[in-house]
Amino acid sequence: MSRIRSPQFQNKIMSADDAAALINDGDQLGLSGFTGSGYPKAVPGALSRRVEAARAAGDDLRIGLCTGASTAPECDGELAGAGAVSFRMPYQSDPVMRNAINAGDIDYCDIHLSHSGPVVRHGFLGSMDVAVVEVTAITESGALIPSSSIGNNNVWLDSAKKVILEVNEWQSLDLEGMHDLYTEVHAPPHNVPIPLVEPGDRIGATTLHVDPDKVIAVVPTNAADRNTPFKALDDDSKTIGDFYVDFLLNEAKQGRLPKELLPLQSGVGNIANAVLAGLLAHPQVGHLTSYTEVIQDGMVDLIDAGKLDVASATAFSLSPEAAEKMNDRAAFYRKYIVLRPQEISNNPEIIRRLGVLSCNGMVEADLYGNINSTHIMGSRMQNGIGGSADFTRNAYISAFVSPSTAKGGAISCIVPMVSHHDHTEHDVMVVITEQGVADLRGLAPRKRAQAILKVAHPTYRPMLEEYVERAAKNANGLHTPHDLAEALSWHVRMLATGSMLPS
Ligand code: 0RQ
Repeated sequence: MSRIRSPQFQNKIMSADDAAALINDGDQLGLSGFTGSGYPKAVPGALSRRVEAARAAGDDLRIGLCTGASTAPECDGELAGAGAVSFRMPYQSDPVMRNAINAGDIDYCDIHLSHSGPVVRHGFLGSMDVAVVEVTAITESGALIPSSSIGNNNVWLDSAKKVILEVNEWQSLDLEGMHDLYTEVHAPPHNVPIPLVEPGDRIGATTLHVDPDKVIAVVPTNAADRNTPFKALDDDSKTIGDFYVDFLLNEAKQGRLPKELLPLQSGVGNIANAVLAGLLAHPQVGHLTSYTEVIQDGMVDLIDAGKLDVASATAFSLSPEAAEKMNDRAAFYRKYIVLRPQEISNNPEIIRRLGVLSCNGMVEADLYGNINSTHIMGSRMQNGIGGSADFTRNAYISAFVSPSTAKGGAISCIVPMVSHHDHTEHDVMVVITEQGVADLRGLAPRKRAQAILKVAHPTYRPMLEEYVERAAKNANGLHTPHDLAEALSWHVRMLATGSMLPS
């Protein structure tokens, strides 16, 4: 059966090149796509080729690029490589895009994922000119069956003046019914409580809607999501994952968590998967739930093992093998998985109500438990804050996880003062490295420092202890003692010599 079933949309079918020709210099684009899933596969590449041709002819063409979160080399990478992007929002992880941001060629507005749709809805970013959104199919009545991510698609489709739809045959038709599109989010003062009290509650429609008159092009595609291969877990990730699982089970034993825990949020990457693998392996764990941003391999494994009752997210972030399994068995997995708009998956009201257990990666932590999630040595953007603060600030227990060193030991991830602040000491409850668990709850700053010292690498621990002593002597107060002249000296040394260790 054709994927484009509405006659109204059938007569707008065209090639990606023809669709890209409808985008103008200076347009603000709202693209689908979240952690490498559900992004448009054809129009971004066609637009990049058009920009390159225009430049060769002496013309300029640059666009503003808003998405759900990160996309893929054939989207973020090609557009940045072609010099097509003047503005980017809200999260990226592409090496070409990252380099262009750090070269100062692209203005990158790194904001919370839960805010990124609403700021467009409120008009804070000016007008949204063109939405380019991937869908699985268009029904006879013109409803849009979403694909492997929702992200900000609902907002882009509502607010854009023109809409280009990509209909991707690679996406499973059995995804229909997995999505939950809640539409009662408005500009204040017109909001009402969001009626979601369990992670698996369904409170909206299963399809997206668009004004057909705004649709200027429908582009058929057949291409896989980015689907990054799954890396084998290294020893540090396993150790950190086990520490976190033990910490949670001890909280349950102490009566501070129910035995089936509370809804889990986990960031992306190796350690997040190690946590899920640790939960999978643990005999005591069962009837888990998840209220998170992305469904990764570890969650699919937990569903398969009968240990995860429900997972709510906005997107998939799977290995090629897990994506294939999801495509083959979407009709089974949709009993367990709900995909929502990111303004709902990351909504502070809901995260606080459900008591989510957040667990995210970090670049570095400091002695007092401030966290840098985004910047390398203070100035270079790595990826972005993503949803980490949506969850951390509102979690029942907020945790950060990282190996205690980076770059073969040349960098300590526990430093006297972070070189950029994303999460302040007021929001951060637990910091875990392969050295152990720093439980900061209820501790005043100097006691927090003593707990954090224990999770630093033994090579750097004496240097940190020395800093703590010196700060106590030189600081202008003993509440949060810092030696300001030395606080960032480790980063300065790293930039000068390639190592935080003194030569
Ligand atoms: O460098 O890429 O050159 O090898 O930073 O570090 O160890 O691979 O860790 O992939 O888990 O990323 C915080 C970036 C961690 C991620 C961050 C270097 C290291 C390596 C990457 P290379 P790893 P991860 C849900 C929640 C913000 C968004 C978020 C992130 C590279 O977790 O983007 O949490 N978080 N979202 O060598 C200098 C240090 C370093 C360092 C590591 N202290 N100094 N370099 N590196 N520590 C998901 C979404 O929101 C979508």
